[in-house]
Amino acid sequence: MADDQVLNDVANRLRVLSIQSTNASNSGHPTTCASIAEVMSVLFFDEMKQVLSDPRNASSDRLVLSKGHAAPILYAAWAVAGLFPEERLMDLRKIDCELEGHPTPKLEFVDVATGSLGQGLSCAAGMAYTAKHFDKLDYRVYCIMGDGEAAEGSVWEAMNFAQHYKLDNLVAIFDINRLGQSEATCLQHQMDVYKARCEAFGFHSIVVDGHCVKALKAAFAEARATKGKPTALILKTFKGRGIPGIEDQENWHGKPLGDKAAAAIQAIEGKMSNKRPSKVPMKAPSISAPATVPSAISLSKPPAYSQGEKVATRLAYGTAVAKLGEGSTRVIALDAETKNSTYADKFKKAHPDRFIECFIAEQNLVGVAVGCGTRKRTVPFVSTFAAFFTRAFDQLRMGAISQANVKCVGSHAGISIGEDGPSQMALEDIAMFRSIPGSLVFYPSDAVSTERACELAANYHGIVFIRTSRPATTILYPNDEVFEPGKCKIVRKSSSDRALVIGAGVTLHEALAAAETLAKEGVNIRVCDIFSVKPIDGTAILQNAAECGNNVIVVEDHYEQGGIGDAVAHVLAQAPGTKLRHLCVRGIPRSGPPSVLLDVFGISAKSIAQAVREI
Ligand SMILES: Cc1ncc(C[n+]2csc(CCOP(=O)(O)OP(=O)(O)O)c2C)c(N)n1
Ligand SMILES: *[C@@H]1O[C@H](CO)[C@@H](O)[C@H](O)[C@H]1NC(C)=O
Ligand SMILES: *[C@@H]1O[C@H](CO)[C@@H](O)[C@H](O)[C@H]1NC(C)=O
Repeated sequence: MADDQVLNDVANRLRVLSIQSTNASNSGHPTTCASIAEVMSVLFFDEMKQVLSDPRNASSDRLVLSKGHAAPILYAAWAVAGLFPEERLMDLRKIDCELEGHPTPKLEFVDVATGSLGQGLSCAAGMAYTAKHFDKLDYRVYCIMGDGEAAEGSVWEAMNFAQHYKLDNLVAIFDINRLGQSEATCLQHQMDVYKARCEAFGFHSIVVDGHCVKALKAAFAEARATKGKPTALILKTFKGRGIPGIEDQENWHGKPLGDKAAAAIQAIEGKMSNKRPSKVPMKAPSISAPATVPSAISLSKPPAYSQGEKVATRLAYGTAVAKLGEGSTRVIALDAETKNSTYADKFKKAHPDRFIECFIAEQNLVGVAVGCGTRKRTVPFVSTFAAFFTRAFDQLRMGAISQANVKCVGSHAGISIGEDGPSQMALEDIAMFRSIPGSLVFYPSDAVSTERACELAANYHGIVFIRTSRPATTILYPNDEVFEPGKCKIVRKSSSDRALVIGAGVTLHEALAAAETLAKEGVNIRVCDIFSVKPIDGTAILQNAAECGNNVIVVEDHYEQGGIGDAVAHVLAQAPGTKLRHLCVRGIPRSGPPSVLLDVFGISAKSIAQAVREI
């Protein structure tokens, strides 16, 4: 146990280093760091269990700095702990230094990227759930948030999740420093209101003097002793604490101290009994070696459909993810109260211990999945209606920076859902998922390719989107057909094709129907199942377009921008002279029977045949 004087000295040392490093980068948030100096000191040198030689050790406690703009003090704490030399802190935010403005997992001591406020607690809750239910280890998870940040709704989605699952290994730390970026926070120092809110969300809630190491140690001990519910530590602090003339003052957010730094450091060091506090060893976890994600995950049984059978791709998702769960105990599934529509309930039935119901809170759904996937603990499959993933776009965007390993499966794609109408129809989801760096986007058209898409997703480290459909569609492929990322399938061809029609999901089946109609008129078309929207099979598209008189028609159940049409147009830019027609959903759709909607919005077999005739 480090004594309080040493912890106070370390806290002040962290303040000094935060001031110096932000001055060196001439940017950053020293006052944001100063308010959490004591809690960082106590966490690192009294509370958390860490393996310094192996910061991503599975057995260690987790710390999520949700208020990511306090990055300099996180870096300072690891330097003071001895992970790297303190001098390196002065390279903060430089182009060749991984100590970036906000934390990312390029750093071995960071699990999830933060800096978009309000997301860390969901990730932390995913880690805490994983500790309890999948790893069955006693590591604890700490998450530090700002008080301005606490206005984010996603924080309260995560609070609700954590209390529902009784995550007593999770500590939510609120740094109530009264100030935000441009003005004071709504609640300022109304500690009782924060306490009442946290209690209402089922947390054991403790208001603590956040600048008193003794009080902080006691609060962490109380959290550890609390069983059956998570703990909220609500720290009363001051922004810029310890910096004369700046502490608790407005207009100091995100500003290095510049020429005021020297006096500030002198004042802070004046309070230290030792300006270079002696090294305090971090506590070590008891080491166990739990299973990690295996290097290859397969469907326990191959797809088993008969030719001509009709099966919805959303149903095939349920079948596939349950089989992948047989293939590896590290495959988990999460859903947001749509499990009997997305068919994630088939996974729940097969593997009840590995299904997480996240209720109707899609930002938290994705954040929890990101957390569950950290340190290769699990491979999370996340499902909801494809439309509702748009609510979590920021979590997905941050997931890319976090190097997250999350498989998103969105059902109810497009107008083909029919009667429920436009609020339920995903028509911008492909655009969204295509834009995420490193993502894969699969749009399977039958149950066989859906099962294989899920298997490919499980074996790719990164964010994958699989778009499934509501209506039952005919099986197109033999059960042993091989699918690959970046490879399309030509499902109909002749030596006299007049156009290449590219579709996916319901529109592929419409294209095949159009091909039948046109064949009776003596016109042949080639039909391509794009399957992998990203990466797209540029080679096959260019070759087949050339073989079809340079006439290409893309037909998709998606809005005009950012979908398959744009992806194909990008490929065809390399083949000047190719004519591209784009059939897609233009304008806001409405309720109606699916087949009527496909006609009205111009993506049915009839519209495709007409487009070919016009060529
Ligand atoms: C989602 C989101 N919105 C806005 C910002 C910009 N921003 C960064 S810090 C900040 C103020 C945060 O205040 P608080 O949570 O109280 O943290 P403090 O710096 O006071 O510790 C804002 C608005 C952001 N990073 N993320
Ligand atoms: C955790 O650290 C211990 C001790 O260094 C080591 O034996 C163990 O292999 C590490 N575990 C993992 C998963 O890296
Ligand atoms: C989902 O389950 C509920 C409860 O069993 C049932 O009432 C509802 O009809 C189901 N919905 C779908 C889309 O199957």
